[in-house]
Amino acid sequence: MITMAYSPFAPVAPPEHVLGVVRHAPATGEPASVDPWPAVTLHTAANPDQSFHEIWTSTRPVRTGRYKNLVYGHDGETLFCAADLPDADRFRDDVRETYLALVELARDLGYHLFRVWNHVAGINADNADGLERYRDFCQGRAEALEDATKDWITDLPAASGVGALGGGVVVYCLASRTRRPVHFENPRQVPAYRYPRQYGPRSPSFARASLVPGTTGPADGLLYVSGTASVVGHETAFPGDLKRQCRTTVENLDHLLKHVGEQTNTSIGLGDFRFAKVYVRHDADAPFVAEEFRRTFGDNTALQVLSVDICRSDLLVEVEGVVEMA
Ligand code: 3EB
Repeated sequence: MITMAYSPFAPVAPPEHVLGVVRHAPATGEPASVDPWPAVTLHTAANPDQSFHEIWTSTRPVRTGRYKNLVYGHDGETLFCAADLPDADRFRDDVRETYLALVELARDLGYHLFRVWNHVAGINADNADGLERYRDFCQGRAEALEDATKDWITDLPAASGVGALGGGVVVYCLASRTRRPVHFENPRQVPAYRYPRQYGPRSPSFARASLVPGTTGPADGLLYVSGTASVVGHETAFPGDLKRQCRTTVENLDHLLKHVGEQTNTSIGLGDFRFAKVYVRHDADAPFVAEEFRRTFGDNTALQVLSVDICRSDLLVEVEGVVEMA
């Protein structure tokens, strides 16, 4: 079984039980490593108060390794894998190669990808060809994922795609071996992989949520909810209006959970989020969104606010997390 934590401290678990660590730091740090555990540093903290460790641990012994530019750890049930790509004039090729490596590694070890976190520094800036860095990134990702499986759209993992305050691209992900993940869309939103061309040459490749069933099925599983923002249909709702974007985001989350609940015969709601990260474009808005989402989720959700850009320049806030089915 895996557990996760957002902690001010490095893991206290024995190293052989740590699947992976993401250091949300106030600067770019050491490159990805596997000693004493798989770890990657991500410049997402605008100040030291916002820094924390995102820790994935296992009750079983973990094997670690490197494959191409990836570091990874796995316990026979869950695979954690991470890569950090240096900053560059264009990302498409490096992102494609990294995603291909990810898919190859997961496949070779017998795992199915269910959740990917993508951080692109300067995500709304242009690359050397005048293409937005996010759109550049999306091209490489789409090329790798369409290549990886014939039926690629039905197998897309949950994801988030946001900025970082420094570095190039950081990708980290989870995959499952014993339990096959099930992916969901949100009926209020056009599937991201069908977004029209106005958002870039290749659509973002992700599902709105992925469910990893537990030992008895969906009811004791975990639902990994993708980055969710104020997008209705395929359009940004309330550009520039933080309060209304927060409200629309909550409505989208609520709708998604109702939909998944209906599909799985479970009853899940916003209070079932055990972990959530809120990404906010303007650091000055961090206290407001922290309070807003604390009220939304209640007291049983570990909540972190990260001051980073969002993949669409008119989006001010995005939320993702893990829901305990029950
Ligand atoms: C949206 O709904 C907001 O590119 O991986 C959300 C989640 C968003 C994941 C990604 C982008 C991504 O389109 C943006």
